[in-house]
Amino acid sequence: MCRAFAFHTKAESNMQRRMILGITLAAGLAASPAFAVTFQHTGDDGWIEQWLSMEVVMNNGGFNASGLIDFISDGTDGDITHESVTTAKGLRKLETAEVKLDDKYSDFGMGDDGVWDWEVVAIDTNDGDNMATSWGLAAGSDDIEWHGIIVLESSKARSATMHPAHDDWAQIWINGEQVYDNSAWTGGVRTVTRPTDVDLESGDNILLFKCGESGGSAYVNLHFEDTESDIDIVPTEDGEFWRYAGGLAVEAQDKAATTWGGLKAR
Ligand SMILES: [Ca+2]
Ligand SMILES: [Ca+2]
Ligand SMILES: [Ca+2]
Repeated sequence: MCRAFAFHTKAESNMQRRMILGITLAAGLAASPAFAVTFQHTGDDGWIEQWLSMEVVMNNGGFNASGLIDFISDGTDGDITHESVTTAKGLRKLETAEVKLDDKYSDFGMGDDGVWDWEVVAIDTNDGDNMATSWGLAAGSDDIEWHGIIVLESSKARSATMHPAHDDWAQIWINGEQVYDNSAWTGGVRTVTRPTDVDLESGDNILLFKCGESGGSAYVNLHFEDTESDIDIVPTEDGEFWRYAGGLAVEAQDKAATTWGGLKAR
């Protein structure tokens, strides 16, 4: 077992972000006003890059086993589940909760303090190992579990067609209900075998994407269609999640510090 160890610590990545910001400022490119928020969008070719993701669960026992495990529930003594984390109430709990899993799931810096943190990560939507590489793990890592959350803010109730690609077993929940369950890898990081119609509500729709890997490629990917390109998606393009995460902010919109409600007023 001699894998390249490419995991970056939180401090390092924060430093990188600051350096990037500094470079941007120095180049005079940071002309965006304080409240110009660039949400992510989706479309026929609009694969969603930024996700609020949980540190990878290592040594998952292979996807056939891990696909039956709710690691969020296990790590919070049942306080938060796959279903509840896709509700405003559950997502709000997650903001302050600590997901504590057994040491056996910790490796290569993931869960090294006993707590599996949630951070915004970018997946490379062309990378067949993006479950690993999104967290700085070596491409080819096996027996790992990836979790990611996005919030889709829709101006209206609608039926939409969701296009997930995954390797291996993917499960997706939206607004408290499981909407996708497919243990068969789709065959390519941009290959979708089972487009799935889902109902979105007017307002915030919270989506959890869970995927378990045993061997070979390990990827997640998701897009909707051009008809859904008006939907605003959190995390934002620059990786902000909690500040704009739908239900959380809407319920707190009377608080001056939380401007999401105001931003959304058109
Ligand atoms: Ca941690
Ligand atoms: Ca692999
Ligand atoms: Ca695989």
